Amino acid sequence: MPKPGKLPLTAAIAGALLAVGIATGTLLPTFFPLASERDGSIDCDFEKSPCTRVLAEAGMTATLAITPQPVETMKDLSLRIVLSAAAAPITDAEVTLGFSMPGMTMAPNVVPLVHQGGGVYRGKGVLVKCRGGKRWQADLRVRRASVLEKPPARASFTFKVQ
Ligand SMILES: [Cu+2]
Repeated sequence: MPKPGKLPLTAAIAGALLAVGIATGTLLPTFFPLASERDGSIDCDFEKSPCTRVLAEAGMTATLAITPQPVETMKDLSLRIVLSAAAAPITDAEVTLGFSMPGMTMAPNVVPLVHQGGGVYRGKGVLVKCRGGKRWQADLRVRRASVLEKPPARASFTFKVQ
């Protein structure tokens, strides 16, 4: 049987922790998950592996990796895209990654990626802190110098941010 006085103390501590959690926003997603988080799917887990998309219309394969892991807001992120067509590296592309949060209006955040050789494109980006959720989307846009008359190829990657 609990000693008298123990329960109120426990409740006080729990209450204090809850207040701190709400004040810092850390507990909000747990207690009040937003519609965008409940309904949205996360289709890339960069902590486990890079994420690959087949851009069928462009005959292209794109693999995105983000480091360091786990992905955090307000940290310098290294972005790496590997592009290939029929297993051959694509070396003539203009590549950008646009970051946004599904269901939110945010300032544009478009990062150009520069070809480093062998179909590998790299860039640096930062994701802003947002209390509204942890789900982010990266929209890849690829324009090839050899097929400039065509619209750019596109693919999206959805992932979770700490
Ligand atoms: Cu947001």
